[in-house]
This record gives sequence, C-alpha cells and structure tokens, in this order.
Amino acid sequence: MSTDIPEFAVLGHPNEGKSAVVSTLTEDDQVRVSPVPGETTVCRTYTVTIDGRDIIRFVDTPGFQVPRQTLAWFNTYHKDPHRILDEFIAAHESDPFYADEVELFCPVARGAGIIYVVNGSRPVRGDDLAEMEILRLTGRPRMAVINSKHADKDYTRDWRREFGKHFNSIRIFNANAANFHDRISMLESLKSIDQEWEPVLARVIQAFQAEWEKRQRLASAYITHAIEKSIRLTVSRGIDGGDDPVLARETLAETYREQIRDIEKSMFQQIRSLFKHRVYEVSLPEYSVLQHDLFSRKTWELLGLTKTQLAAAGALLGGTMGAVVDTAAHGLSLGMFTAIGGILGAGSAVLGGRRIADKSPAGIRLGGDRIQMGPHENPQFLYILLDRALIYYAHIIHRPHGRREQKNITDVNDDTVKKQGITTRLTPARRKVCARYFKAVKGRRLVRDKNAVLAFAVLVQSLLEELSQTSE
Ligand SMILES: Nc1nc2c(ncn2[C@@H]2O[C@H](COP(=O)(O)OP(=O)(O)OP(=O)(O)O)[C@@H](O)[C@H]2O)c(=O)[nH]1
Ligand SMILES: [Mg+2]
Repeated sequence: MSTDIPEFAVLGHPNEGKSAVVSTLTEDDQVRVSPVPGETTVCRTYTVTIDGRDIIRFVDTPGFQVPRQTLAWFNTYHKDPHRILDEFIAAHESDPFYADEVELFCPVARGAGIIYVVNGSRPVRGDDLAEMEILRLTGRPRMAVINSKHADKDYTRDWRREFGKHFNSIRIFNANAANFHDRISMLESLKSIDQEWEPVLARVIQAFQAEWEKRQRLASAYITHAIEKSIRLTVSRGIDGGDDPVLARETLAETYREQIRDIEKSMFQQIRSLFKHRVYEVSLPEYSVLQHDLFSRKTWELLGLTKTQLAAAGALLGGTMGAVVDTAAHGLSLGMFTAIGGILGAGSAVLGGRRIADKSPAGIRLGGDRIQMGPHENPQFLYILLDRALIYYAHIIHRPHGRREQKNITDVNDDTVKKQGITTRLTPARRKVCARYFKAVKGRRLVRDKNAVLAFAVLVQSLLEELSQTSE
C-alpha cells in the first residue's frame, strides 16, 4: 500500500451500488447515489476520520464500460505483471473509448485494494466474467461484495461459484440495510485478503469500535439530559380576575407541551448528527409511533399503557397543573380558579394544585397571581419519553447512509400496529431504576439522589447497546 492508511477502491459494473456501498461504509450521505447508470464519472476518495485522525480511505469509481475490450488488451500483455495497470493506463490515457477504465484503474495502480461490487439480484453475465478476469490479472488483493438490490431475486449462489475462482474473499453486504456490525464484519474480511494489512486493519476496527462506544455514551447523555429537562420543566404565567380559567390553563398547557416537544426535537437532532446523518432527514416509517404527537393518547396507547393506566393518566398526558399562587388580589380565589379551570379543562387533576411558596426556587418573588405547569406528576411520562428516544435511536442506527429511496409503507391499519413500547418489557429491577430516577428528578433533592441518576444513565446506555445488537 503506497499510502500511510489503508485504501480500497470500490469497483464494478455501472449502477450496481458501488457508490451506495462507499456511502454506507464511510457513513457519508453526501456520496452521489443515483438510479441512473453512469452517475459516477470520476474517482472520488472518501476518508473516514475519527477524532481528527484519518483512518481509512475508500475510493468511489465509475463502472466498467468496455470490459471485454479491456480484457482483450490484458490478454495480449506479457511483460512485467506488476506493471500491467500502469502500462494499460499509459497506453490508453488519451483514448476516450477507455476513459472510464483508465479512471477506475488509477487508485488500484497506486496501491489500493479492490472491493468488487455486484448486484446479487441479477444473473452473472459475460461482461461480469470479463471484469472478474481483469481484476484477477491485476494481481491486487481483492474482495467480492454481493449487494443485492431486490430481496425477491437471488442469484447469490451463481455469483459465489464464479467468485471462487477470482477473489480472495467474498461477502454479502447490503448497502441499503447494513448496520454497524456489518461494517465491522466487512473490515474483518478485508483483513483476510492481504496479510500485510492485518495489523493496520485491526487498528482501524478498534478505532471504529471505540468511536461507536463513544457515540453510545453521548447518545445516552443526550437522552438522559432531555428526559430530566422535560420532567423538571415548569412554566408559569400571571393571571388576573379577568382571565378565563379554562383558557388560561389551556394556553399555559400548550406552552408547556410545546417546550417539551422542542426539548425532544433537539435531542433527536443531536442523535441524528452524532450518527452523521447530515443531508437527508431520516424519514420515519409510517407505522412508527413517532409519527404521533408526544402528548396524544395514541402515543401513550402504542407505547403500551394499559387501559387502566390510560384512564388514570387522564388529562395528565398533557402535563400537570403543578402549583398555583393565589394572593386573592383579584377576587378569584385559588379554589375557584383551579376548580373552574380544572373541571372545565377536560377533567384534569388540577384540583390538587399545590400552593407554591411566594418565593420561586431561585429566591425571586413571583409577585402577582400565577399559575404554574409542571414538573410532570405522572411516572408513566418517563417511560413515554424514554421509549420515544429509544425508538428514534433505533431508526437512526439502522438507517445506512447509502440508502436513498424511501421504503413505501402505506396503509398500516391502526389496529394491527403492535405496541411499540420497549420499556414495557423492562425487568422489574430496571423499572425500579426508572421509578427511583423519576422521583429523584421530580423532587428537589436531585444532587443527593445522584446514585439514582447514575443508575438511570447506566440503564439507558445498556438499552442503547442492546438496540444496536438487534436489527430493526
Ligand atoms: N434496493 C437497493 N437499492 C440499491 C442498493 N444499492 C444501491 N441501490 C440503488 O441502485 C442505484 C444505483 O446505486 P449507485 O450506488 O449509484 O450505483 P453505482 O454502482 O455507483 O452506479 P454508477 O455510479 O452509475 O456506476 C441507486 O438507485 C441506489 O439507490 C441496495 O442495496 N438495495
Ligand atoms: Mg456511482
């Protein structure tokens, strides 16, 4: 290898998914992938950088255009076999007929290993055999990758039979479905195509794994932080005798919900950029619970609340009227205000509204009459927030960067959508961790309850790890 870090050129027939493979392997969604054959016309190098260090390079190349004619030239070449590519390039550099072949051989001529990509959903043809023979004659370490574009047609066995004669290693790698573990397995296979690369590729794999663990730690921190913020959130507003209690309560509740939605949205955004989804919005499948509003009954139902829990939650779905300050200055007593606001406000539990101290926790006088929403009183709220975060995380980590077209999942009957809550399957011990955490976050003694907070963060990280072991 001529460069200090490993370099692999991704070669193949036009439109077989070479660019998609490069995109998924390098986690770069800016690689141009297109249904039109001939999209890639010049080589482009994509370097994987971890913590500011270049780790490995993949070169996206144009597809073979004239493999039979190229093979015919290769078969007439009888000089130094190590120079076959240099000689081919020198002989055809200014011949437009061989322009793509000259271009795609360049990275290999300078020492890159070969990853040959084929579409396993179609049969092997004559051109493919010519391409494979060319690659064999280059003498470079090479691996064949079967990237099947359609699950219903499978010619993998035929491809494997042909590959056996031409390649040092064969792998199935689906650019539209591969996850982190598939990428690691791919690197493991590359190790085996040339002994010389073993130690350096072992270091690459280590760097990938360390980076993945770091992302899990960060994702867990983002999630825990957002949940804590959401549960603790309070909003308040001033009221006076002329205010309509129902309206006042509802506008405050909407502000409260909106702020929590925003906290969730920015946490999703943090996770998305952590996993390097930059260009494309990761669209969620239609059946996903995340298609429903955080505060809708549907969300809580899908996430596994039982009928009784739902009934008990009642209007608490949307937040709790946490406390009311009442100086009776405007002639409407606390009892009256909460009673009217509560009863007319869809049966909410505001009747139990606490009277907050006339000093806010920060010691600032609140002055005047105020109503306050939050912190959230319903322990189920924690599970809802956690479930949604875990579901989003799973969508993101199972979304390969090379995938472009969306799966079209339409018309999923609501009744057939199964409950999606991950937390309903938590063991009793894990639920205890959540319950303790909820209590700690809601109360004022957060600092003293740091063990509860720590235990919860550890739990979230384990859940993230478990999700990355599964396929979506
Ligand atoms: N379903 C499915 N489609 C894929 C897969 N890989 C690639 N495609 C699609 O196949 C088309 C071609 O993919 P590209 O990655 O652009 O192919 P290429 O080999 O780079 O093509 P050229 O640059 O034209 O030589 C695109 O529409 C991709 O979205 C796959 O694993 N599954
Ligand atoms: Mg391409």
